[in-house]
Amino acid sequence: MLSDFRLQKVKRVFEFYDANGNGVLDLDDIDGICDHFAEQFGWTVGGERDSNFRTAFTLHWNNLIHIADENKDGVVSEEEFISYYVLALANDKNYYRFIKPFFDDIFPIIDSDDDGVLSKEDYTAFFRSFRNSQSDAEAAFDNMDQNNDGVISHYELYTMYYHFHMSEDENDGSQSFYGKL
Ligand SMILES: [Ca+2]
Ligand SMILES: [Ca+2]
Ligand SMILES: [Ca+2]
Ligand SMILES: [Ca+2]
Repeated sequence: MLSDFRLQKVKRVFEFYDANGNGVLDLDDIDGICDHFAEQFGWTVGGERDSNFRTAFTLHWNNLIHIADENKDGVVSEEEFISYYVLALANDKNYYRFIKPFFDDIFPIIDSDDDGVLSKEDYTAFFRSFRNSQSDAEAAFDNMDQNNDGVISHYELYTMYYHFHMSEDENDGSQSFYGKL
């Protein structure tokens, strides 16, 4: 079982994934999410970053549906999603197996100049891609840039991503990884 706090965070992820707002995760959500990423990053649809993102995201989505869709109706309900996350977040081993790999695929795509860190521009585009405002994105950037060097390192992003999923601490800033709870 997850604590209420962690459950609230999982529900925030579900809300982001359910791009068309119909209450289940379905194939139509993929296009909505990918289109929104392309728009926020200014990627040309069909261009290299856009195609890489769509490939990575679709793969992730298929894995998610394969594991989480318990009743095999082709969509993932919130209840199924939560059951899957209870498993995926049960311990570090599961986190590294089920949750982290997605980010390994996404990070190089959103790092526009391939220098291994996210500029403020890239990070705020990323954060807006979760359907958040620019002002929330800027606040999230300041929170995420722990060493105040003006960029988000791999380490900074992964630490927050890990804590978002695994931490019970309501004051470490990580609970806003996908936007305000
Ligand atoms: Ca949906
Ligand atoms: Ca289902
Ligand atoms: Ca960069
Ligand atoms: Ca930094």
